[in-house]
Formats: sequence, C-alpha cells, structure tokens
Amino acid sequence: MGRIIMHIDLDAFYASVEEREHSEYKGKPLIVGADPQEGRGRGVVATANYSAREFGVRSAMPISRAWKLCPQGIYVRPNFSLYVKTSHEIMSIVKKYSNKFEQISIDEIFLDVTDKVSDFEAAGKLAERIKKEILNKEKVTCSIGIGPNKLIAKLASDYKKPYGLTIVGFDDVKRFIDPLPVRKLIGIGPKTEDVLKGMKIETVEQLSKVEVKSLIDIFGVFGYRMHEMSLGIDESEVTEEGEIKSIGRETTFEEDVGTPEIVFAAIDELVDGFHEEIITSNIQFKTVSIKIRFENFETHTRAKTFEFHTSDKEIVRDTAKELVQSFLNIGRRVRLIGVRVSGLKFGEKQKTLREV
Ligand code: DCP
Ligand code: MG
Repeated sequence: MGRIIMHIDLDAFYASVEEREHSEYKGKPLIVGADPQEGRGRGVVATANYSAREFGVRSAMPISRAWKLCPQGIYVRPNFSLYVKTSHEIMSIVKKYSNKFEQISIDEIFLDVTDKVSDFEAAGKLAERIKKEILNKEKVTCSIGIGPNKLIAKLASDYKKPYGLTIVGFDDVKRFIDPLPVRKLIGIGPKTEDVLKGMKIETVEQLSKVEVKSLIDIFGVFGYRMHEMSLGIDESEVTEEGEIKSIGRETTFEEDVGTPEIVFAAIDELVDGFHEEIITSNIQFKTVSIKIRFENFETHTRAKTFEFHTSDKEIVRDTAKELVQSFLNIGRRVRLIGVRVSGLKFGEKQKTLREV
C-alpha cells in the first residue's frame, strides 16, 4: 500500500506576517529585509510579498537591487521573534492532523496522512480544511502539495502559489514531474544545473533518460539520487528524528573586511539571527563552531565543545569571537564569516528552525 504525503509551505511567510500586523501594507509591494537606504543599503531581501515579486524582487537579492526594481515598495526590517512565534502556532495546528510530521524549516512541514485518509481525494479535502484553519486562526495563507512521497509533495506545494493546492496521485507522477526544470529537484543548484545544461539536459524527463552510470561518473553518489528523483522516486520517511544536527548562519561581506571590529559585529548579528530560535524551540547545544573564508577563498573552521549543554547567547558570541581571533591577527582580509552550534539537545517543545 502506497503512502499519502502532504507538504505545507507558508506563502511569502515573513511578508504575510507583516501584512497581517499592518493592514496599511495590504495590496502594496512589501519587502522584508535589510535597510535599503535609498538604494545605498547593504544586505539582502529576506522575502517579498507577491505584489513585490511582480517587479522581480526575490529572496536573497541585494536590497539595493530590490530598490532599483521597486522604489515605490514598502521596506521593513525583519521581526524574527514574531515569525518564530507565528510559526510555532501554525505548526501546532498542523501537527494535530497527524503525529507523523517533519518540520523542515520555519515555514515548511511534511505530514504523512496515509493512516488518516482513505485516498488522495480525501487528502485534498483535509488539505482544504488545514488551509482554512491556518487562514482563520493565523491570518496567513499557505500552499499545500500532496503526493505519494516527500519529493512529489514538495514539488506539488510549489506548483501553485499562493494559497494553492496540488494533488499528484500515484498515476500522475510522471506527467507531473517530466516537464519540470531540473533545477526544481532537491540538491540541484545553479552549478549542477549548468553542468546538465552543457549536456543538453534541462527538464526532468530529459534527465530521466540519461543512463544512471553516466550520472554517477559525473556527479558521484548524488548522480544516483538524481536518477531516482528524475523518476519521481523517494523512499525517505516522514520523521523528525536526526533531522537537524546543527543551527547556524553565515554571511559573505559585500567587500572583503580587514578590521576585526567589523567581523565581531557581524558575529553579533549572526548570533542574534539564530539565537532566538534556540530559545523559542527549547534547544541546547554543546559545540560552537566558526567558519572563516579569506579573500583568496581559503576557508577554515574551528570548533569548541563544552562539557555541558547550554542555550546561553553570550557563550555562543564569546566562543565564536575567541575562535575567530587567531585568524584576525595575520592581516588578511575576510570574505565570509559563519557561526554554528551543534551537539543539540531538544526540549519538550518542537523545533522551528531554518538553516541558512
Ligand atoms: N528566507 C530568508 N532568506 C532566504 C529565503 C527565505 O530569510 N534566502 C525566509 C523568509 C521567508 C521564509 O524564510 O519568508 C520562508 O522561505 P520560503 O523559501 O518558503 O519563501 P516564502 O515563504 O517567503 O515565499 P513562498 O511563497 O515562495 O514560499
Ligand atoms: Mg514559504
């Protein structure tokens, strides 16, 4: 007997929460991210609502570029604690519908509803109910995909957004997946996409016709996974266990940095960015690690493990600075800095994390 998997993804999540809190933003292009400073701002877009996306604004784009594309937009700084709180509330609504769930980021969750519904049609009805309940209670919309496995469910939730519902039954998998661009498959980023383009492979159907052996020759074990995905195969279970091993952030400076104070300030900002999630999600860590990349792309990591678990913010900050210190005395410019905690212990509450 096959499975019925649901993937729920909130629409323009940070922006939707801001719209809910500020009715005056409704209907206008809204960009959540760094301060644009009339186009001189550094930093990036976290997300944009669908109206701003019509101007070409996208997540991770430099905020200065967003400003050029959409100077009339409303620009707001992110309010992480509000998003984490909203996410927790929404996720606890969703988790009522199946005890087999797997939350994969602040705004995405899988539910295995195989034992809860009789068929895909009934799963669709359940999805409509979940969409409405989230909208009524939390005033934000989500899109839902339903499929026989996690891969198809995730692709389906992305298929029609916002407030979409896409159901892909066992017999529809090939028809659904074949025309999609290979880039949609998990793990295929811009580099792999380029290599495949060089091989004249742009759609999933084209990928599915390549011999698995040639994919393995080029991409190693991931080649085998690519082959499976191209056929819509994904046996992985919906399970929370062992999912998240570390939490952290990293940032690439717009211009390489030679002053330790700027690197330290960046560490403070990175830690602020994820520590809130550690507290709200009741997580403790044992290890703090840093990653540093110099202007010539040489990259180093250093870690320190404690005897005890903690969730203390000062410990993350101080340890990260201590670990970075020895790299800053040698007068080289820094391109990227990252901070991460691992050796995690989860408390009673569920996790709401986003790995960036
Ligand atoms: N996010 C971020 N930086 C990114 C991508 C995302 O800070 N590069 C944050 C902001 C998003 C949230 O994570 O609101 C969820 O990410 P999604 O990729 O699901 O994007 P959205 O929910 O904003 O939009 P969509 O409607 O496409 O899901
Ligand atoms: Mg989303």
